[in-house]
Amino acid sequence: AAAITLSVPSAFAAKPLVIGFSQVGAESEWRTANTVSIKDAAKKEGVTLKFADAQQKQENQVKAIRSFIAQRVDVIAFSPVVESGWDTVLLEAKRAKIPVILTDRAVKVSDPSLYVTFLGSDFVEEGRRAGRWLVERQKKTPDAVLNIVELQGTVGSAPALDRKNGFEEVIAGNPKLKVIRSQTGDFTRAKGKEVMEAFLKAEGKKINVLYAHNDDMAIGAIQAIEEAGLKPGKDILVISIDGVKGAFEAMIAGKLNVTVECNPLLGPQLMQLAKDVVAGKPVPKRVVTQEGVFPADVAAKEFPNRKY
Ligand code: GYE
Repeated sequence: AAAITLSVPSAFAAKPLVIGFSQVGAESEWRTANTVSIKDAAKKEGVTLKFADAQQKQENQVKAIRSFIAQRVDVIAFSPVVESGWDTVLLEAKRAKIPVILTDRAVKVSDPSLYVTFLGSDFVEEGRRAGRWLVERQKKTPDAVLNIVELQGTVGSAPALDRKNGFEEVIAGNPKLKVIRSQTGDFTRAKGKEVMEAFLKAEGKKINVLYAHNDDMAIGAIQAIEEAGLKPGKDILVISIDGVKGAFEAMIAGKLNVTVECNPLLGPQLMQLAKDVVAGKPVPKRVVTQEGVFPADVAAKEFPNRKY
């Protein structure tokens, strides 16, 4: 029998959803896992993803967003490298009637209608969780003053500002916990190592605790501590955030004391939000991801369950 082919006129065929996504860069293990999650989810959902890597530069993100507007994508999604300076370009997207979804990092804008929703972690709470771990740990040596050095994330980024504030809020009432140095390591291993070397040069054995805003900087700093002849995890307690595989390996090796989880696997939720927005369904203005805290003594048991 002859096969009958039914051709659907193109105007009636379901057009794939087109999302323009501007990523921060490839600065950390967290970011790489986030990129893979978004690309995989787009593929799985049949979404056409236009992906642009901004290499940690806001100007590149602004350019990418303008190009997505010119291409008339259905949805613009992006993870803003810094919090401020977005009003103009987001107004351009709004005027072009292209909905904007923030993923991972927040923005500070005068008009909240410049974006539809923000999907990501509560960074202030992550900072508090890091602080609470230290407050508990300090109870083991109640008389000792613990001098803390802090490696901040990218200057002006939501996770750096919030993780600093959350941590400070929790340790504020404790006179035995003192931040003696605080500087940015831009969320990278190389910078984390470099800045930790400078901290060690300046403060030496006075340093009791390192609080790093992400695992990669902590891993870089661990190297610097070892090269200075000290034992990370023992001579200097190391606290960080993200919960990437490298952090679990460092905990199993006894070099990192705790990591506060920050989930980068936002792809599936982002695709769902984009579909809902385009379908005109109401979406919440804020979607917070679920996360835990992993101290070193559970690292070996948890390691096989880690997905990033
Ligand atoms: O913690 C860090 C990355 O914005 C939550 O960015 C993200 C942060 C993450 O470079 O590793």
